[in-house]
Amino acid sequence: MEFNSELYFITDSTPYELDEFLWRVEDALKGGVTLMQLREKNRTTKEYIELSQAVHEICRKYNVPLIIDDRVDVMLAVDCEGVHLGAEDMPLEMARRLIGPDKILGATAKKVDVAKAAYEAGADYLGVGAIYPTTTKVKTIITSTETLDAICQAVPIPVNAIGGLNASNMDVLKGIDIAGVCAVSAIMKAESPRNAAESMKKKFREIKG
Ligand code: TZP
Ligand code: MG
Repeated sequence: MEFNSELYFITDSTPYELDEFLWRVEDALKGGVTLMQLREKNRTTKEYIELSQAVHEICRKYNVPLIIDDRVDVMLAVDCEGVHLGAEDMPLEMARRLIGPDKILGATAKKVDVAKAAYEAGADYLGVGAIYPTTTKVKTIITSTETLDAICQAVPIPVNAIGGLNASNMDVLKGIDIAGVCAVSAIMKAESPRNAAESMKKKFREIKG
């Protein structure tokens, strides 16, 4: 499936009531988010499915693919556009077999060898980070911009930078062949998710020249 990962918004519903969460999701889409991920770590399967359905409905209005974090079963149940898997999730080859050739398979990679293996196992894109310290993901390590650059050169699939990124600190990514940037906090927690998304996209396009 075709997708554009220029501005990849990853959600975190934890601090919000459902209405506010969905409002924030839609506001970010109005600001130009090109790819969306629902990332829930403390939900029952039923809750994850219900939230996925609600977010998927909004994403469809804006023609933006929805990726589900961690859970192949939830993605298949909701029939959204893809799933994102890390080292502790289902192996990528198995996931590809279950989801078929047309769904988007995303993977996390912090090292060149992991990136190459993920590509060979069928990943459609990679998320690489954390570029900066982040409070969103516990126990995450920092990936240097040198490693990010090496990964971009090692695989032919889109690579997105992630971790502590916002519109004011993206200059370090200049000259690196990334396809896009990911953000949780910078958009999710912004007073205006729409403005935050707009300015991140504008800044990303500036650094890409
Ligand atoms: N993977 C590496 S860093 C990160 C994930 C999921 C969290 C990014 O969140 P934020 O709030 O944009 O720093
Ligand atoms: Mg995971």
